[in-house]
Amino acid sequence: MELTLTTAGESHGPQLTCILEGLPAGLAIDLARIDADLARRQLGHGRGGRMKIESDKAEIVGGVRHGRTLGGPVALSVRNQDYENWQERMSPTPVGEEVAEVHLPRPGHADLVGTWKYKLSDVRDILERASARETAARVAGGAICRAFLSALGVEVRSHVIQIASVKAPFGPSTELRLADFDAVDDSPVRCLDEATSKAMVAEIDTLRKRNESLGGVFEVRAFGLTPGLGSHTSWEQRLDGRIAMAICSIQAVKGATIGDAFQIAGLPGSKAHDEIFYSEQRGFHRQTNRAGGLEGGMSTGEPLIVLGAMKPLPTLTQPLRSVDIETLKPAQALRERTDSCTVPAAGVVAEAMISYVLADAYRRKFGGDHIDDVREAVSCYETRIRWAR
Ligand code: EPS
Repeated sequence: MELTLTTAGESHGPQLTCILEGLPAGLAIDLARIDADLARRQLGHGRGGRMKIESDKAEIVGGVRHGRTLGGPVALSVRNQDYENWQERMSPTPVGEEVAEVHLPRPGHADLVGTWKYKLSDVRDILERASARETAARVAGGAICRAFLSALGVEVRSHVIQIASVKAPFGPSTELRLADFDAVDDSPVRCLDEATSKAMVAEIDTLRKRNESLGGVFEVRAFGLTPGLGSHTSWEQRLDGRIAMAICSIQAVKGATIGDAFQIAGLPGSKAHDEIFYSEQRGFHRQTNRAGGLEGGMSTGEPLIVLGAMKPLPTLTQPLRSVDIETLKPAQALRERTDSCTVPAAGVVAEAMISYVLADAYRRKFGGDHIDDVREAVSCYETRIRWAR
């Protein structure tokens, strides 16, 4: 049994849609929790004018009755308030008026290659779907995956560890408990260190004034995982690979690592691994988690630690050089309203993507038509491997 997550919708179209197929019946769904995640994704110092227009709310339009899943596909919609201002330009049906085409691709965006590949002359036909607005639909779907994981004792959190050149004194080797994330959304950049938060805000303000955009690094952690999710038996079942794909699929993300992979790569083997211990009280356990919670493409039961590196956003208020795709003459890239930094939001999106990958891994391993069947299967398995929670 697999779990699939599909999104549809354009940035300035009528709405975004998310369909999740493969969830068990009987899972409690709280709409307020979905909306809370949608709101968290909209936060963060460095967002642009669009966030003043949108106030994302999900509507459940299939698969849930009286607050519980029915076992069929779950469908969610999130309206684009801005569609109000784009009705003609983004109408799904033909319009009488001629709508001016955009011919100025932005370096770093999907614009240029997208127009070649899809044989489209209007850059807007590409950028509308490539836009990170789509991540609102992923977060709505991810919130349902999060509910499924919570029912199994798994919690997923994130924080920002770098914005442009400002780095937090935390990283994958820092020991963090679930409770350490309780106030992370109080920071305007979702950073756990107060002094670094301030420095990050100042960095955004400085670079924004210079018409620059900023990238950075976020970290996601998952607590309470059962060991053995994913599998070493085939490359496409390895959880490391599935996680890397999910993280790198987030708009503007160029890198993903499990734990501090690039740091570990430089260490001798004796310093790179997590020795195995057993005691009556704790069962099998480790004293370190350099592996970031995965060995052989499978969860070890230690917290999962995933990092994502986001490039500076490619829409710039001082546009870079480009070429008009109609006249083939040099021109400045499209100048659009934009965010200057979305690393804090990307962390929330990454929580959604990790929640999806983990929920799918539980569905593949344990199946079950009702959430109670899943719980029972997990519990039987944990008893067999003597896993102490
Ligand atoms: C985006 C451009 C901006 C962002 C948008 C992603 O939108 P607009 O062109 O309408 O100003 O605000 O992100 C969102 C709308 C969102 O909800 O995250 C882009 O080009 O990727």
